[in-house]
Amino acid sequence: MTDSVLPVSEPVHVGQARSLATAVARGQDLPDELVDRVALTASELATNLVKYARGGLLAVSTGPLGLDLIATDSGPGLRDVEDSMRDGFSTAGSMGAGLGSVRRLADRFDVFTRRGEGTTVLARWVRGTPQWRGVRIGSVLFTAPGETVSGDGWTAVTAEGIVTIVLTDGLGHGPLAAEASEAAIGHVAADPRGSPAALLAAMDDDPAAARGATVALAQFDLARGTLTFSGVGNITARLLGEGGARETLVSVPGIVGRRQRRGRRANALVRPWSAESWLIMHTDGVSERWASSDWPGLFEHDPATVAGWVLGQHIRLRDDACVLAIAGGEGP
Ligand SMILES: [Mn+2]
Repeated sequence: MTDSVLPVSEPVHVGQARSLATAVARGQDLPDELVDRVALTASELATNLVKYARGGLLAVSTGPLGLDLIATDSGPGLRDVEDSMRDGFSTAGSMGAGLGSVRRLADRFDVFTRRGEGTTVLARWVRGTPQWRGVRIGSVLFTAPGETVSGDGWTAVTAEGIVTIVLTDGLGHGPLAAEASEAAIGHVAADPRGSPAALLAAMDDDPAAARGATVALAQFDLARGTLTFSGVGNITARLLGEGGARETLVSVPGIVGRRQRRGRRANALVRPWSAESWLIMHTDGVSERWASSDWPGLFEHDPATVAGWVLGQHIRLRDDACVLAIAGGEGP
């Protein structure tokens, strides 16, 4: 996975952000003209983080919808989003500088801000069409300092009206943790319709997954309108249902891939899934000390904006970290 998150706090990081975004855009085979737009956007967003937010994170994410650049910070926030967008509006000395050009450069633009708490900006370049309807995914993946690969990972696969999403956290950091995550993800890719219980059993019995991982599986039956959740280990999963219903989906303790859970049953929580539903899942590189009620209006935004916001507000910065924000409905 080429996705990554770059901490941006010094001017030197602006060039790094630009290089990272350019490399990922080229890896996605975007035409040169779009690569230039992505690079310019990365510079604008990173410059804003340095100048006005006292630092933050720039995420480059590739998902089913295309390439996302997500700038997220816990800085002062924007005074007025619409004013910030207007050409000629004096944004000198404020976070809004450059956002008008970001909106013009991207296919899709979104911003969520709270005064005194922070700002998250999404710029997306759309590629292809969605493979399914009714499950929208935003993601951010951070690699622990000093490592070149993240031990956290995720994938989404579909078969016959079923969408299965897996989020994994390989034990420890670095290549061996990444290997453990990849082994778990491989089982989902190989059996996209497998029940969560069957998938977890296959991961448990995998001799290649020596190190083990914590795993959360969310399986969506789009015709029935249901979500089935199974989790092992400490991955946080919070569901927002119809009418503001909130629930933390609890995993069973343990680690998959080390045969330690033999004889222990996994949980399989079945819940309704509709156009109003959200499921937020993240690894323990992000603090779980948040509630969806903390941020009124957030869940009207793009899932990628939501994933970026949660990361920007609660990342621990010492561990790998992955946030998935999954929404029902078709989206804009
Ligand atoms: Mn972790």
